[in-house]
Amino acid sequence: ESQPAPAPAGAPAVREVRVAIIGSGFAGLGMAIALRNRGEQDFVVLERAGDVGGTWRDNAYPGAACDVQSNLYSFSFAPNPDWPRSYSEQPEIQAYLQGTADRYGVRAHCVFGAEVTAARWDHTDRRWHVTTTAGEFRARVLVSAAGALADPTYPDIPGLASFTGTVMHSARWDADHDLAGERVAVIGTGASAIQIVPAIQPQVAGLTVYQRTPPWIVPRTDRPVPPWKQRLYRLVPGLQKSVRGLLYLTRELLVVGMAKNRRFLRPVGRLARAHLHRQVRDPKLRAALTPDYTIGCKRILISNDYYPAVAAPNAELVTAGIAEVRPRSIVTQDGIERPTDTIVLATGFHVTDLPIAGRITGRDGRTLAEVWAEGMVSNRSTAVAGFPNLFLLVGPNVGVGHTSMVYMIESQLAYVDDALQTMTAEGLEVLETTPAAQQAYRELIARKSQGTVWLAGGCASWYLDRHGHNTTLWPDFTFRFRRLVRRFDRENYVGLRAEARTR
Ligand code: N01
Repeated sequence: ESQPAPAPAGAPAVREVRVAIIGSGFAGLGMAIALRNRGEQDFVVLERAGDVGGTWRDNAYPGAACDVQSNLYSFSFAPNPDWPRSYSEQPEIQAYLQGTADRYGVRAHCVFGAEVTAARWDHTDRRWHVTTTAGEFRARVLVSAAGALADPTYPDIPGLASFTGTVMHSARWDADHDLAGERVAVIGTGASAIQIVPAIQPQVAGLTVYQRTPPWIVPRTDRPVPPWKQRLYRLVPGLQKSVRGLLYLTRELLVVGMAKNRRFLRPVGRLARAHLHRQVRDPKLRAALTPDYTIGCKRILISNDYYPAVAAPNAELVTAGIAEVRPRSIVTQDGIERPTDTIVLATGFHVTDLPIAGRITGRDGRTLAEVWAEGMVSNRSTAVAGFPNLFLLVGPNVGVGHTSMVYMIESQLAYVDDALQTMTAEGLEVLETTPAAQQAYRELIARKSQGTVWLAGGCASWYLDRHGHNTTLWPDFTFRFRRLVRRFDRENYVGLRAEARTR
């Protein structure tokens, strides 16, 4: 058996693979498992961190948990009868992802510490040339599973850099930093903040929550899963699957209100108002916590302990805008200065301006970020014209606010896997979607988005890009997305065979 010639001394070794996957969160792991299940071994998972897990590895702040039930928030092919709670906490989900990676033999394919700094399509070579912090790779196919909640946004607040205390983003938590007895400021009131606030409030001396927009919050029906139920899940095949199906259908009902007819959201709004009323007695605080936009416009949050934590004697809700940060304090626009030891930035992620898009260069030398300058476009949320052999998982318009992202990811995995099999079956070296397919998909999304609560609910959210277009959410029932990508739409792609070297 002939071995490849060793790289000349001094030249960096280039590793050739059929598929390179960026990221090892749910999407990247799922892709790797799909490939392995088909007997494909010729692939790598490029992971910038030192372990698998993606957003569930990175978001290890106190109180981090999922607001989708565990039975639904897991791979359909890898149910876990041992979930200890109905809604899992971050360490359990991270352990699940690590365990799944081991069970399916994915780790051997992972290159850790490999941040993709550039990926360029070479049309002569018909390969992706991928540069990482752990070396060079050449791949026939590039699957970006880099995630939408991967790169934190740091707010542009005057003076933030001059702060001499500790600054932590929710997604970059420093577990060694002891907050006990400190005056802590939390900036932001999204899904991350409302979990951090109650988790740290009992230990800090003073907690200031800087709220720009109040979220809608409904009760969290979380409870431990009793051991008898776990045993039953193990003993009765299909039981967990039925529970999962039921959870799935219940959550899909929310789409009726969000995307079809906002009238159906009214009972959810009433539930949230009653929840606030029950938990906050002070009318002034209650008013400050009451949203002025339609429920569902931003992500609906679930919590039983956020309101009580904000109403605690050592906590304060500040609604005045932040004017500046000074070396040891925060000043609001009403002129009040609050001494601060630690600032927690729960300010979200680059979702509509994915940093990875700036690093992927297509056939005509433009980056994905340049092509997407006026908004993210794609065919079926997965492929982009001008970017041959590139598949995006958790790409544009595949996000969901009401149910499990894993369902959407698995839908996409089937599509990409079908595309890869089509390439093999037809002997194709290159597969590229057409601008016409992209345009048709853009129109479909625009049509489905019309009148939805995300566009017409009277709020600003990361669901919309700077032009107010929905480029992140799938605006319909998720089973419709699955149906759309069930089969690879070969007719919307131009394929080049190995022998055809010109277009
Ligand atoms: O981020 P966000 P997140 N000055 O973008 C505020 C998932 N997730 O990390 O609303 C002051 O939602 C901003 O204010 P406004 C989930 O998909 C899931 O909380 O823009 N404030 C907002 O309040 C979620 O949607 C789970 O006016 C500033 C907050 O910061 C996504 O992650 C848990 C500001 C950002 O909220 C992101 O959630 C956690 C500024 N300059 C996360 N900039 C669960 O499953 C921003 N803000 C439970």
